[in-house]
Amino acid sequence: MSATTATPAKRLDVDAIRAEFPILHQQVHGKPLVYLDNAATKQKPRSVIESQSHYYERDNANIHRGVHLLSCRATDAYEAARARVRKFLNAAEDAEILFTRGTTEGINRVARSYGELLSAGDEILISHMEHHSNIVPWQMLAKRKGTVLKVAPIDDAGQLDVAAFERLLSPKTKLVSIVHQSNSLGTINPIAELIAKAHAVGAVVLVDAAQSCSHLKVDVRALDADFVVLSSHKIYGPTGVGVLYGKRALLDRMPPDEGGGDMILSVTFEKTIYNKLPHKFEAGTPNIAGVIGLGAAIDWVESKGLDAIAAHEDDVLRYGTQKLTEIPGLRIIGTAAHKASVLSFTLGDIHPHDVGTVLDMEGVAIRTGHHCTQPVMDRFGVPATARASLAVYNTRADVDALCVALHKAIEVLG
Ligand code: 7TS
Repeated sequence: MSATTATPAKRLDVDAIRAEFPILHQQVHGKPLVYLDNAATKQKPRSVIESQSHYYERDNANIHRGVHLLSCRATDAYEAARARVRKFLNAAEDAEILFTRGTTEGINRVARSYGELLSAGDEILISHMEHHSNIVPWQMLAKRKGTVLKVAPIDDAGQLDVAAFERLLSPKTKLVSIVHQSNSLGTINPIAELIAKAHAVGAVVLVDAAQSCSHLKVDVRALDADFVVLSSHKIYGPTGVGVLYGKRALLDRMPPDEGGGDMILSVTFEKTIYNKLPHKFEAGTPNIAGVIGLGAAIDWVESKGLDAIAAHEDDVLRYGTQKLTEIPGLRIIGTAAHKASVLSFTLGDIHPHDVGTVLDMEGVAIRTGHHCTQPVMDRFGVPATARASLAVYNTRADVDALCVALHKAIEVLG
């Protein structure tokens, strides 16, 4: 759970926050919805939803190309969102903020593009708790370029073995790609320490901030991160859009991995000159409305305050951890000292999918499965877990509803 901060975070009015999320106020299967699948995607506040309809109702036009007013307004709104993200991540310049489809595309882009600069025998170091999107692109790169994938182990609590991580680093390590917060365990990695260790051997570091960005400050300059990826939909923004931050010195050296409109300065059949950053990496018409929605989502998150969001979620996580521990046969998977927002568990011999189905009938939405982290499941000797994951609008009452539904599952299936 998160470390205590020097100044106590302000207390949030969670009832008022819930009122900003239209989707939460409905019944499913005749029961009030209790949404606990936030690691998969967060719900959207009204300001985010309206930012997109406002754009489509008033400003919709293609960007960077038109001289007409709507195109200028659309371009301004799109570029204002880039500046918004730059400030949120504390990047040095807007040109270091590249829009993507999401975390998955961001990692694949680095693997394809930065990967072009690597040679056979170069090593990439990841951890055992990575999402498949931070495993498979490196396996694909290994096939393409002959790079070697190394994996740092985790312990029985789901924490990175930092000593083993350090032993796996060597001058051969060219890139470390590591998750800030695990989606299936909740573990928060000591990312600043890992970056410093990787830099000591000359490796660049990619941070997967998909889960962390909605409640932990990711300051790219304070961390000295080389690449950071995130998904808008996990920070209360729209789906289909994300961010790849990269240091200019790296992005300038990297070849574009997609060709098309907007990423060029000039094209002849003989020779094409690429555009400057960030456009070099943004071929084609982007998700303009999505980017604008992401800007609105960051405004919304910052209006509540990351510290206040983290403190509230932490309270519900502690309460939930205690309550779940009291349920007979329930085993929590992921008990790191430093974790956030995720309660993964198994319930006796009952298959997690069956647990999830009973919970759904009780109005409680959780996720069941391997959560795109099959190596984590293998590490803990389970095929799947049930996972309740928290956002700022969840309350202790949601945890109580989860527990009532779990007792029902034991009654029906146990
Ligand atoms: N990395 C982490 C740590 C994630 O949690 C996810 C998505 C991704 C990468 C991929 O993000 P995407 O937006 O490109 O899909 N995690 C989950 C999850 O836990 N349940 O559904 C998606």
